[in-house]
Amino acid sequence: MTPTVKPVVNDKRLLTRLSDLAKLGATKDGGVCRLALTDNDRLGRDFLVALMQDANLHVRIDQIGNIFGIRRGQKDLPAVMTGSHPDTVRNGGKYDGAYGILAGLEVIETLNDLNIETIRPIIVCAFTNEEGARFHPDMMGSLVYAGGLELDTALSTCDANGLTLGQELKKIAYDGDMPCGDIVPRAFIEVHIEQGPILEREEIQIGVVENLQGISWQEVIFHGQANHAGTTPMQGRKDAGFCAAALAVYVRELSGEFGGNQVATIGEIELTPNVINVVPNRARITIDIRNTDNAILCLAEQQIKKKIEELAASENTTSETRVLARFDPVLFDQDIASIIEENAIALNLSHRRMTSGAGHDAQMMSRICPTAMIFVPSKDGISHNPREHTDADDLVAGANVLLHSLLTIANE
Ligand code: HGY
Ligand code: MN
Ligand code: MN
Repeated sequence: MTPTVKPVVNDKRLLTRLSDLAKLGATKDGGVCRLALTDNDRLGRDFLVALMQDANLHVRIDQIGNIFGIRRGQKDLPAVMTGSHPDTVRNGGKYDGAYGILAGLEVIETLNDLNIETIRPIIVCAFTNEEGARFHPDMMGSLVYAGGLELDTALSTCDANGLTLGQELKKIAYDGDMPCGDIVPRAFIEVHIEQGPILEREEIQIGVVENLQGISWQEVIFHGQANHAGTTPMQGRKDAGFCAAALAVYVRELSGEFGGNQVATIGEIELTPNVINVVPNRARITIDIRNTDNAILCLAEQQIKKKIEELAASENTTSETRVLARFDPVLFDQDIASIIEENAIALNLSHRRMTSGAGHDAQMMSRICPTAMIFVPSKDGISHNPREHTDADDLVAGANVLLHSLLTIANE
């Protein structure tokens, strides 16, 4: 009885496609910029749809632009789904999102090459606007898909230039007709780069992701009074810029005070009129805070709210706050996590259970089906940066764990 050789993915094909996709929206500093629903996003989507069609998948596009490549199964049972996002942040890297889609596609190509049929259909998908860099909130396409955001609300979301997501979706011709949520999968597994330092530091190849931290995004605008930088006494200024700067320092210090898993980022600060010798009359600041513990995250939000009120009162300015995203921490499915772990063991790969610090489409899919994630190491723990890198062996190892985990569920 010849031992059955475990199928493995075609590493060259996976790595070539990753570098080909990274050329679409490539930036001079070696990164990638495919902001959601821009022309570069369209280029990436077209590239993925062409690969899906070449792999004889039935391609469907839903009303928020999510793309689904469907490989039939022997039985018409709920499918096993995998995938991630084609969009990037403004200064993105080659692997965030792209890897999860192309690894899913590679699984299907490998099954096609080996004429392996599965009982259940397997679907690889590409979700719209996961990054939330242009339209808030993040994970928008999968959130609408999972029923967490009304389609019309998402379509009417505006970017900083007042363009709506619906308009931009039409412009790139990805305003599909499939109702969102039309396919309810048996399970969802997303493979993704860790985007943090843990796996590399511990020299572990595979992360079995069993939970994901809560996310709170806010925009705060202070309104003050423009005035001359030289003639205006410090007493009585209405300096919106000072309020924003003081709030930024406060948010950072708060995360230090809370310690543990609390993280805080001031990603955007805009001053108006933004002139060296004018006291700013308007300041816009964004706050991204996260924690695995929702109670602590709520406490942080309350303390920030109080600080905003104090700053506005003491500087005689007014403030307005808008919530841009708010997602509770997520526990993934333990059975799916165990399937991933067992397949990592069967492939003799070092592995560990872990939490995701980043948001992912998987957190939204976990609202409608059993879901978990696979992580592979990030070099120097860097991501959302052109230097984002994962070694070829690790990319291939993650794709092989995905292959066997999807096969396990697709044949049950
Ligand atoms: O914000 C996040 O964690 C994800 O990159 N959208
Ligand atoms: Mn991502
Ligand atoms: Mn990202």
